[in-house]
Amino acid sequence: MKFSNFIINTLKESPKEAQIISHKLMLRTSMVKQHTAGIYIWLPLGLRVLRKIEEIIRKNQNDINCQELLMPTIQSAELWKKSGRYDDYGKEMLRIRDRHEVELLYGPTNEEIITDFFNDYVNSYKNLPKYLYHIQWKFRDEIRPRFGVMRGREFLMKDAYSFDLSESTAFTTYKIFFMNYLKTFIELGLKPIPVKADPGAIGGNLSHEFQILASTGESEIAYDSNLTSKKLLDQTYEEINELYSASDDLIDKSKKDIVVGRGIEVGHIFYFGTKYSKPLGAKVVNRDGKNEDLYMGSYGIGVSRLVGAIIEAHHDEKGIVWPFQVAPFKINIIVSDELLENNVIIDIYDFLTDKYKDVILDDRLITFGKKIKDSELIGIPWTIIAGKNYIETGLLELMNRMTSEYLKISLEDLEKFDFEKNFS
Ligand code: 5CA
Repeated sequence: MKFSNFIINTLKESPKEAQIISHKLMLRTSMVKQHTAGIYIWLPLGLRVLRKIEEIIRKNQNDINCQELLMPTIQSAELWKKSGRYDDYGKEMLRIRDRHEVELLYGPTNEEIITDFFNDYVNSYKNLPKYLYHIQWKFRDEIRPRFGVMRGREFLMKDAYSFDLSESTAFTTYKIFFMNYLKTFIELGLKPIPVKADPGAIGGNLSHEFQILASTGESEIAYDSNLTSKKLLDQTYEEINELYSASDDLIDKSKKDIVVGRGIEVGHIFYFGTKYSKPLGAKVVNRDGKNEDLYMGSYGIGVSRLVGAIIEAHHDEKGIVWPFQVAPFKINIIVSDELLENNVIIDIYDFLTDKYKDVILDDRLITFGKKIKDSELIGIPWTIIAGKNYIETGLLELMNRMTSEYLKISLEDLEKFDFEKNFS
């Protein structure tokens, strides 16, 4: 990818509309542009990151035999009337009438549609448990869309739904998703804190949020400090849940020896048993040939919100510092104008592009200093610099965005260099 072919305008100053650092940096690097309140255009740079986050989530869902499907954004109001949520959802739901006066809505979540679909396709206990997910845009007419993609009206969610024969197997499923979520967020370069939560509009009696610490986070959270110091993946669901945690209204204000802070909710999981299967008549035949209601849970991840959350967790005074795995480009090659057509440089670019795919060559006719500043602002993990003295010395400079260290490196060593392993 050549920089000159890319649509990107970096801004020196933060636009006034942005209050928090992630929103400022997303606007300054032209990752997104607001189309209208809470609705965004994802520009090429932002979309690259969004897709990388999706891929990591997708891989982790597939690992627990959760199957991907794709449900529509526009849903029929009928099923929502059956579940009772058509009225409950209130003004947050965007209601639409088509030309035949049929009531439709832009889905804020998908419990109804998937329960109905599942009931048509799976009838026997022999086919349970089953897990399904999709990654699809949602719409919630939030009273106060703010902080950029953090609280949008249109936003991308990964939502998974589980179907079990009994309460006890449904709880086993819940624990599988719980641990899978911790692993997913850690792979995204985050330190998730699981907290016991209020199920809200989704319902049910068991629910956890996955929070990322940030002073600008919208949730108030309280937790045992062991939840941040211990390696969560080495523990069981039960061990983690022995430790105190709560969010917002569930917080016990009289409790001592806990940490109180603010967090960004990047995921939320729910066990709600037969809340949707009962009114929608979703049943399976059990071992004794009798019909039983399905036991269900749902598991959400805020995919577009994660872009902002990762920036909140990974930035410095120069700009974004992407974790390698979600970086829009892994390597940026900056060369002086006279080297732009140089065969050796073109070979390096081709070689690295083959190996790492996401490589960009900054061929814009602007100063070196500006190119380096942009590379730092965008947060590209590695910048290779071939200045005038490259021709004399044969050495390139390699800049690490995380440590700000510069390394002099020969062509031979560059070919052997592991950009992923060495990035820390
Ligand atoms: N059906 C369930 C789980 S699949 C559900 O809708 N859960 S939720 O309401 O908690 O949303 C799941 C995740 O979507 C949240 O944890 C949050 O990360 C993200 N999210 C919710 N509302 C917004 C919003 N307005 N803007 C951006 N992300 C949001």
